[in-house]
Amino acid sequence: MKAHSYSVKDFFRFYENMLLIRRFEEKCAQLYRKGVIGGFCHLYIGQEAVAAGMKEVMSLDKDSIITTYRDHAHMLMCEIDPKVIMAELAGKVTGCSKGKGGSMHMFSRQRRFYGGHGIVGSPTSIGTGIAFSHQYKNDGGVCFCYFGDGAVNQGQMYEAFNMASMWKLPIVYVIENNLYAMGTSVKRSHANQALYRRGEPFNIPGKAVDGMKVQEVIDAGREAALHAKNGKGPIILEMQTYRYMGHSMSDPATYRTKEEVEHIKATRDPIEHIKDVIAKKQGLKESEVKDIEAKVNEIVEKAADFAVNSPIPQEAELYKDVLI
Ligand SMILES: Cc1ncc(C[n+]2csc(CCOP(=O)(O)OP(=O)(O)O)c2C)c(N)n1
Repeated sequence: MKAHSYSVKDFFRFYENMLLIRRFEEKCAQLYRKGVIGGFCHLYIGQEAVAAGMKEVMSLDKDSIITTYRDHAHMLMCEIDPKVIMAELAGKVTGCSKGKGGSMHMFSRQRRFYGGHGIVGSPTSIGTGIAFSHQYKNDGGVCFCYFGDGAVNQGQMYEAFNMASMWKLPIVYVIENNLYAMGTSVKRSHANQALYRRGEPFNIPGKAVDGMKVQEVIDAGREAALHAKNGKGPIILEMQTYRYMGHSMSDPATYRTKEEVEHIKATRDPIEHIKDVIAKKQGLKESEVKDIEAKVNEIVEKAADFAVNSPIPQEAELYKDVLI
């Protein structure tokens, strides 16, 4: 497929979206350290180009999305109010799950964001069901189903692949390969590290994508979405990315060296990359960067203030909407 050409205005939008994710996640880390956010909290810093790139190919009015516990960025890219996401993280009644879900259990039925799941691999089977629903209702939607490299050795994924391929379901499986599943590296745990080929026994095509370069994410995402929309069935995108933080806020990430992380930050950072692209195209001006930063900072600050100042849920809420 012919590569899409983007205007400088487009590049600025990609930059702004990626920066929003990064600043939002940095604020989460800050609020976590202050005790405003509790429980588990898994951040997306480093992986911004994947969520921001795929946002460009989604039809927000009909497609659906499902992911793991590393979910804040995907919610932001579904244009769910950052205030509501932050309030959920802080366990407040104004959050999208009324403060009962926290970071790992985000949900927005209105936006067809079907979680936020703590069970590794579960988006593969639930997402396949969602894709079946798109096909059954003939609503023209595609399910974008995200999961990590740690999920691809699971049986449920292969069962889901088989059904999705048999029934030609409209689903794009996006493997966010950030090289580690908690402390276990892909090198140590995957007999075949070409994760995009995991659908081959089921006739599901796949592609490896540089998940640190937003245009490459968008180009591959566009092609995959068309494939799924045109009745050709499932497709896999292996986004090769990296997470800068530990697995969760409580992980000091001693299983990899500081040098490794610093090297990726210095050579492959997705936000620096897009700034470079803009600079080469038109000469990025300091004032333009500052304007975007100010806009993003204001959104994040407002979200944090809203979360901090919202009330906690009443005791009577404890057993409502909760499945035991
Ligand atoms: C079925 C299941 N097994 C084990 C766990 C414990 N666990 C939580 S996260 C995780 C690693 C997942 O890594 P990956 O899928 O690569 O996603 P990432 O955290 O890198 O985004 C594991 C093993 C779990 N939540 N669910």
